[in-house]
Amino acid sequence: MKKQTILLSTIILVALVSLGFQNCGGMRSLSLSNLTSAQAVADDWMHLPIANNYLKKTFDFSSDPHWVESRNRPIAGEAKSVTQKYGYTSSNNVGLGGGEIGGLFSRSLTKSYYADNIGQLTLNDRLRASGTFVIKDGSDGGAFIGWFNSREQGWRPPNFLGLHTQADHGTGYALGAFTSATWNAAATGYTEFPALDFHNRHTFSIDYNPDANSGLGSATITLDGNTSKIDFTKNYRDDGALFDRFGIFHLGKSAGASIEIYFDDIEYESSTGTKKLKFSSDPNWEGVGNNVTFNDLETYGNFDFGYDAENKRIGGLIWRMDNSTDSYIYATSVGPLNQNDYLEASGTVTFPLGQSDSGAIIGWFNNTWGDEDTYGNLGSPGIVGIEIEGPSAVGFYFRPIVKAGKERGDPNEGPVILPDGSTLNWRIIYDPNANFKSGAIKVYLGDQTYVYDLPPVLKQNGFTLDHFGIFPVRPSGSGVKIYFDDLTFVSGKK
Ligand SMILES: [Ca+2]
Ligand SMILES: [Ca+2]
Repeated sequence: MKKQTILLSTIILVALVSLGFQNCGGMRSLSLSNLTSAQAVADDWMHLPIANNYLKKTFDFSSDPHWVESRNRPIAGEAKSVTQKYGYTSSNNVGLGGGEIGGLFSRSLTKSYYADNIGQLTLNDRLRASGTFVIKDGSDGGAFIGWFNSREQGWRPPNFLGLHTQADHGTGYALGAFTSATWNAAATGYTEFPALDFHNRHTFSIDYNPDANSGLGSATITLDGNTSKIDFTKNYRDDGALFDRFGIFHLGKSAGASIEIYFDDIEYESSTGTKKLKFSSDPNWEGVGNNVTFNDLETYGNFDFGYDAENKRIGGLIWRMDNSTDSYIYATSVGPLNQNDYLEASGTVTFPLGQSDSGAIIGWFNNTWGDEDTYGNLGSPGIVGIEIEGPSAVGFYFRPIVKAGKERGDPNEGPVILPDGSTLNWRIIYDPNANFKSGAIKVYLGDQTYVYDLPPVLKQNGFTLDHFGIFPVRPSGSGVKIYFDDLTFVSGKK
């Protein structure tokens, strides 16, 4: 197999480069810095003579295609009642004088916040904040306080610098946390600060100095007198972050646990200077979804993907799931096709929500499902497609995946997709004759191109593919929301 040096110029892919050098056997990656030539190679692949021997199907989803469905829709009984009840209150739980902010924050994928519109601040600004808080109660719920962007929160909210507080079985903890505009995340360690007892007052401060750490920036986080530091890397600074709010919001994970926490005597940087609030009167901050109770269907494992009639596309909420003998699919029958067939699919992808440890697959598969002992991980003996998955240090790859019996082939690299809700064109081509007849896959995403040479064992094992569609990654983790449209794919031989 051929090895080529990986040459990735895009700064956000530096982490990916180091992975690639460690593990480049059997993979070729085209330069992402030379898009014109990558596209020229791409065009070559689109005109393989073998492609003429195959039938394709096209869907624009302007009407319900009535694909095969299995366990892909939410079960009402799995819903949890979620309450967000926080904001300004005249109470005095913190004990520093009447008037404070906070209340009950519940885990949910539905957005909420209570915050001051601070104009715009970035990582080029000196950012200082401090305050006092009391955790009254909680069980695995969490709340954030800090600078963020009103466009998006979440479990690791992009454009965030501040404190992540969380309840944990009768006690609490807090982390200093930062996430860049492109989901590069850094935090102090979970055990760096002593546990936070309920009902007692705790103090925190954050001091981000853009000039410290040889000009890359550094944030010093203090909690009850203990100090820790996040030294920023060139990656973080190049990614940047745009903050337009300072305030509080809930932990954006599957519906469930909550925390009751109050903050007082807050001081923070805004674009018009430092603000100091004792909350003796209502600051009239902006509240979004912070006073609601609703039946939240987005609980862990409660899938909701398939035909999206409102937006005329397919996709939805897909959880990473446990080892299971059950099928969880939204798909249509094809072929059968096998390892010697040419496969090609293209379309658009829109990825509005990606959490750590989550993922999904789109592609051809064998609709016979078993557990890990029977068919290895992912549960099917045959898959050729695109896997949208972490690691969380990178965010999400949009990378090839092949499954042949129990053998799995997928590179630890590939095009990177951001969960920012933008829509990109994509394409996958499987050429069974490339790579000295061991097969190769080429993936395109927007301007990115990636080639994966299959290890020989995959074609040797062989696979049968009888469906094309969407299904989850295993084992269990968190969830993504991802949508596909204008799909064209090989559906059989002529
Ligand atoms: Ca007060
Ligand atoms: Ca459509």
